[in-house]
Amino acid sequence: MMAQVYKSTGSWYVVKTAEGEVWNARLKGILRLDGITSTNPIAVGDIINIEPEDELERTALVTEILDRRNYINRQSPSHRMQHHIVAANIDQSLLLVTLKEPRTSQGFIDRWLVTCEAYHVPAILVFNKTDLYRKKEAEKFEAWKEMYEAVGYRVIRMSVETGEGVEEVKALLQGKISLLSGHSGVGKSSFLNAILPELRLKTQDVSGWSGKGTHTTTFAEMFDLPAGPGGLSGPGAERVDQGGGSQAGAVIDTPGMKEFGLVDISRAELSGYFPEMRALAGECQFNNCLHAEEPGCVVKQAVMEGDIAEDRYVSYRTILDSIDDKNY
Ligand SMILES: Nc1nc2c(ncn2[C@@H]2O[C@H](COP(=O)(O)OP(=O)(O)O)[C@@H](O)[C@H]2O)c(=O)[nH]1
Ligand SMILES: [Mg+2]
Ligand SMILES: [Zn+2]
Repeated sequence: MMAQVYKSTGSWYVVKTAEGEVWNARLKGILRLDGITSTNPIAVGDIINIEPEDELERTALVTEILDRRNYINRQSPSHRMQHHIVAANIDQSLLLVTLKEPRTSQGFIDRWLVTCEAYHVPAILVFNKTDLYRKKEAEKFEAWKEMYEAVGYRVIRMSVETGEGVEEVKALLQGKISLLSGHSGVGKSSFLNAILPELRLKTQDVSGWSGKGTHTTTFAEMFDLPAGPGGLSGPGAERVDQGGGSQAGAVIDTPGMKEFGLVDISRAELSGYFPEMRALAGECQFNNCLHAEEPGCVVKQAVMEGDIAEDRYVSYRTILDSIDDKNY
């Protein structure tokens, strides 16, 4: 039976079949996968084959993991050399960011964008909590919007509190599997509750926000979106197929990420994941130019002339310095 993974709690996977049946599946020792360096061999979004173990309890064994169309990996925060697959078979990635309570740093946004570029997953930036914006934040937003749109990313204003932009973001989710990410406290669960009221996800109390926040979402989890025009759900609307998920689309809520390391990216590759630098590939004096201290660098020239945002270049250099090429 083919099924898609909706939630992973470590050793058990909550999966859904094409008929919309929910099973609890587990990996048996037999299915040992060679060369796996990730902390989780099966991720949310994976398409698997299962064999029923107990029909009454709806438990099953995983017999096969089908090839992934794509996936997003991150470095495990505790073990540098280990990967953690955040989600598999996704169509797009929505990064929720905030300029207040908590403030998302540009470095965090750029690292996330680099990751999405590296895995060929289109990324959209959603600025939530716009109701909290004063002059300072409004100006910051406009500057960042201009900067990211110039590079080709879609930037949306949203306030789950007032409803601004919620319908626009909801419309973007239709028919796709979207990964919802962002720091803890930016409003991921609140947003999902707004578009899927029956969910009633636990949200975090922002009062007494310490910047540390307890994570209310511990595991990534996928939620089907209601089917049909206007988001009306009907029976039989959900379907699982190869890389599919529900026809109406689905959203994967991820635990708030404080930090994540980039994996599998070498220093030489990095500028290829900055679209504005990728556009200049091969034009520098040295063809192995890292756009750092080399002479005749067109990227640095573009920064000087204001064609590439200085802040994006600073992010590039920061990430470049953080990549330890000894890993490759
Ligand atoms: N002012 C304001 N607060 C919001 C908004 N969206 C969410 N919050 C609050 O931010 C806090 C964290 O939200 P939560 O959904 O738990 O964030 P998550 O960790 O990303 O899932 C909660 O107290 C929400 O009520 C918004 O648009 N404006
Ligand atoms: Mg949450
Ligand atoms: Zn260069």
